[in-house]
Amino acid sequence: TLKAVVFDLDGVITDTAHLHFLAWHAVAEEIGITIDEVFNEQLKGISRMDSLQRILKHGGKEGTFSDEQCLALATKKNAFYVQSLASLTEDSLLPGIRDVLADIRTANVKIGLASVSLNAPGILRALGIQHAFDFCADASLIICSKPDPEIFLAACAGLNVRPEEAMGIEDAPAGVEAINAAGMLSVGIGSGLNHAGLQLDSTRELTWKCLTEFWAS
Ligand code: B16
Ligand code: MG
Repeated sequence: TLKAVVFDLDGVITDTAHLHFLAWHAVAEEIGITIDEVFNEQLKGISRMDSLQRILKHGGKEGTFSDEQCLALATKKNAFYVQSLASLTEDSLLPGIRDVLADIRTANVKIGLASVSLNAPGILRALGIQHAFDFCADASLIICSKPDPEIFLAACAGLNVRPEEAMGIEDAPAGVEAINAAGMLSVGIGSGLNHAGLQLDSTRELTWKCLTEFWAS
């Protein structure tokens, strides 16, 4: 039986991907690198420092900055990003999320969070849904970013369920891979997630009925 549903945050619960993009775009421009929304797809689910490395590589500047300079760039990006989070309210939940969280709770199935964002606790508070989760994996304790299964395994452990008893919901290719590698059933939101066990076009389709049918199939 299904015992837990583990959610990704950015792109599943709320759309902070665009805010991440704007912050990285500003920092990248300062060092002469231009990134666009297409490239930004590759940064979804990737940790802050790993994202910076991908941007440097994209701009042909891999290895040009010291560790200290990289940390300063990442800190600057985060300052821009945190500023932009002030625009988040309870209305920033993606369509259907409030209902599906309520329905999972009513069914007595546990709810977990597997976001690699160090800002996740603040974002959940801004959205007013911090109490909807039985356990949120602590991103600061995670060594390997998605597609490594570490954060999903940490969420299952914190919820006290086995991965085979849980499903994960993701919008990023790296995230879907992480769920699959954890041995959980995967639900992908959006296009291009061919490795997901169930692919949905948007969170609007993410209903409890749809999740239970997928689990039973
Ligand atoms: P932070 P998720 C991820 O969140 C984002 O998708 C990714 O773009 C970001 O770099 C990462 O969090 C780290 O975020 O800089 O706030 O620690 O998709 O795992 O919820
Ligand atoms: Mg995501």
